[in-house]
Parts: sequence; C-alpha cells; structure tokens
Amino acid sequence: MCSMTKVITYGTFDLFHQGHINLLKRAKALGDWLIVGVTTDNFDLERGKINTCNNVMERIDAVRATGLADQIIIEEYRGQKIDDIQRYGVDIFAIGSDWEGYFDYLKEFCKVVYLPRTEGISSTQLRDERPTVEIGLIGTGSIARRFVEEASFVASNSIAAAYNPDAAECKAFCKKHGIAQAADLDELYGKCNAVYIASPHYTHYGYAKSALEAGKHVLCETPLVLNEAEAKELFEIAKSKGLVLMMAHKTAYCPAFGHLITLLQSGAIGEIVDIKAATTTLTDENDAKMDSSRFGGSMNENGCFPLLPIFRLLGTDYSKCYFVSKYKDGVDIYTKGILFTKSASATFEVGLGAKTEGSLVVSGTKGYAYVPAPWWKTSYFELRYEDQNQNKKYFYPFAGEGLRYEIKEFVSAILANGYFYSKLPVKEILAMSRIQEDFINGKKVRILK
Ligand code: C2G
Repeated sequence: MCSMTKVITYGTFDLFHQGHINLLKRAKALGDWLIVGVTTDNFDLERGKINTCNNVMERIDAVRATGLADQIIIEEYRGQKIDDIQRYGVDIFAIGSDWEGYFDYLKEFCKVVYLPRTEGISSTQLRDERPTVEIGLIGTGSIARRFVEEASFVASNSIAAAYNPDAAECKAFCKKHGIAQAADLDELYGKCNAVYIASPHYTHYGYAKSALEAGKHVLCETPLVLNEAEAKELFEIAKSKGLVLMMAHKTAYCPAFGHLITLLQSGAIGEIVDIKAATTTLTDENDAKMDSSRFGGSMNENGCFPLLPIFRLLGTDYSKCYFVSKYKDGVDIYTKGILFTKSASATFEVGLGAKTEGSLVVSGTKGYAYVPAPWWKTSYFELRYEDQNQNKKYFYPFAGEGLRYEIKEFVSAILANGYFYSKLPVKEILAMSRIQEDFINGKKVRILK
C-alpha cells in the first residue's frame, strides 16, 4: 500500500510569474507528489480567457522549468478535474484563494485546500504593463458603442479619443463612455496610433486613406470600400508604410467560423459543390442604412457576410456574378446573387426590407455543413451525412457581441510588429469590393417590380 500523498493543482500560468511559483511551492508542500494541470488554449478560449499571451507549450515549459511539478498534464474540458482526481488517485486538490468556495464540489472526491494568493502580481497586471494600442474612433453610432464595450474585454488596448463631424453627437457619446472628444482628425491622430472606422460606408475610403497617411493602423467596418481600385490603393498604402489595415468582420474572426472552414478545407464533406448563405436584418425605413444618398441598401450593408464563406471555400476566381434585386426608394431592400467558379456554384441573399432563413449550407460530395441562423454569429454547426450516425455537432463560444475576437486580432497584429497571419486575406476583401462595385454599377442586375 503506497502512503504517498498526491496533490493536484491547475492553472493557465500565462506570463509565468512569482505568484505562480509561490502557489506551486505551497501546493507541493502539502504532499509528496505534485501534479500540475495546464489549460489548453482552446479550453481557455471556451472559459472566456481570450487574452492569454503564451501558448500551451510555452506555459507547460514555464511550469516544468520550476522543477516543482512531478507530473504535468493538460486540462482540456470542464469536469476533467473529477476524472483526474479519480484517475490519478489524488488526495488533495489545491488552488489559489481567488477560487475560494468554487471548487467545494470536489470535496466528494478528495480534500480541497485553498492556498493564499500572492498579492500585487498577476498575469492580467503583467499584460497591462505591456505596450498598448491607443485606438481612436471615427464615427460614434451604435456599432462604435458596441466596439467600446467589447474592447474592454481585450488586453493591451485603450480607447484614446473619438471623432465625428457631428460634434453634438460625438460629445454625447464621449460623455457617456468617458472618452476624450477630438475636434478634428488631426487632434484624433495626435492622440492615437490606430483607428477604428465606424462611419457610413461611403466615408470609409476617405477616412482610411487619411488615417494611413497619418501613419495610423486601421480597422475599418464592412464594407471596407465600395470599389476594388480604392481597396487596392488602401492596401498598397498600408503595405508601403508597414501599417495594419484590417476589415472588421465579426464572423471572420470568431472561433467557430475558423474551425468550420478548416474542417471543410480538410475534406470533411468531400468536394464542395455549392454554398447557400443568407444574411437579412429587417431595418426601419428611416434608418440611415436605407438612405440611397448614403449608399445604403442590402448589398452594401450585408453583402460582406455571405461572401465570406463563399470566397473562403470556393476561392475568389469566380466567372460572373448575377444579381436579382427588389428596390424601394432607391435602395435594394432585397438582393439575391448567384456566382460560379470552375467547380462550384454559390447563391447568397441579403435583405434590409425582406426576411428569410439566415442559415449557411455548404454542400459537398460526401455530406453537407449546416450552420443555423444567425450563421454570421457562428457558435454552433453540424456536419450531416447520408448515414445519420456519422452526423456531428460542433459548439463554440461566441462571447458578447463577438467583436472582441476581431479587436484582439487587430491589437495582436499591431503588437506582433512583423509576421502576422491575417484571418481575412486581402484577396478576399478585394473580391468583396469587386462584387459591391459591379452591383452598384448595375452589372448583371435584374430588377424586380
Ligand atoms: N495565483 C496565485 N497568486 C497570484 C496569481 C495566481 O497564487 N498572484 C495562483 C492562482 O490562484 C491559481 C494559479 O496561480 O491557483 C494559476 O493561476 P492562473 O494562471 O490565473 O489560472 P486560473 O485561471 O486560476 O486556473 O482549471 C484552471 C483552474 O480552474 C484555474
């Protein structure tokens, strides 16, 4: 009979620090054998920790380097602690006092000890001490409000100031959010090193160009611009100045969409033959999004959403795009588009004044992917097959409004200071702007009565 006392503890151990060392020492002192569970990157994402700086291998190395752990395991799912305690015959579960009471449910399986926490140091604090991206807002409407709220969940950034030519609206926004108001663009640029553009579509090009020329990184709402030449020009300026230019697109950066794409690219439903995607959002007739003089309408407002899975999965080399639209007061309240590549077809529907099922279906030679409405806020999807026993459901976090993922990407791209892999490639943005341009110019558009 072995009389060895086994202790287990868990953590992310990001930006490994003295608090972690003290905790591990205290845990080790409780017994003879210390098992340390290190969370995987996916598990942290799932439990809402989106700002972790070190990946799981780096964090494991940091724990190993202390020489305090007799055994290191990875923690990858909720409920695993109960399994581990039983599997490894653990006598004591130990964790910092910030979790006081939370793990009492483990008392059924072993002794639970809450250890004193080291004051004055934490991973969050260390992250906050790193360089930050100072973001200036251009536009202070509802999406800017959501941006401010979501940015507070992302490390290493702060909202430096906001600008809107409508000074009264800007003032009210700044007051509400405790943000400095910039009287003009020069003042805004003086206060920030990056901008988020959330103004009406037709103003994006001008603002983005001026910001890039002033040396600011740019995150711009969809659609980036309304024609391809402008998009190309902006990316060229950004490249020549070594600046980050990203299109804000919450779907493109959320965890579920990324995995859906890689699953399909790796052949999970065979060869892709067709995509159907719809994004409709019924909007008040008086809303600015319905204003023809401000390039409102369904395609301009929502087009980038269904085009994202289409271009990502079929490539941007399509032959032609045909549109069918219903207009009211000079804007398309509903548009359906059909396009073909050499090997597949795609249809998309957008609407501000008409509603339809907002799902995404990707059809393949071996099965299909189904993402239920609203698919553009992807948190769940299914892969379905002829043999239903093969069907599989996938679930992911989609925290809050979902903007935090794109904000994190933007901040990381700036701080990476060099190589950065963009989750929304330039050629896809160019293809989207080409489609917008053709639509605006009425190319292959059939108008319904
Ligand atoms: N810790 C500490 N003193 C600090 C900071 C952290 O004692 N100043 C402790 C925490 O209480 C925890 C361990 O170090 O016991 C790891 O902390 P984190 O890396 O923040 O991980 P955490 O999110 O607490 O993981 O399954 C994961 C666990 O539930 C907890």
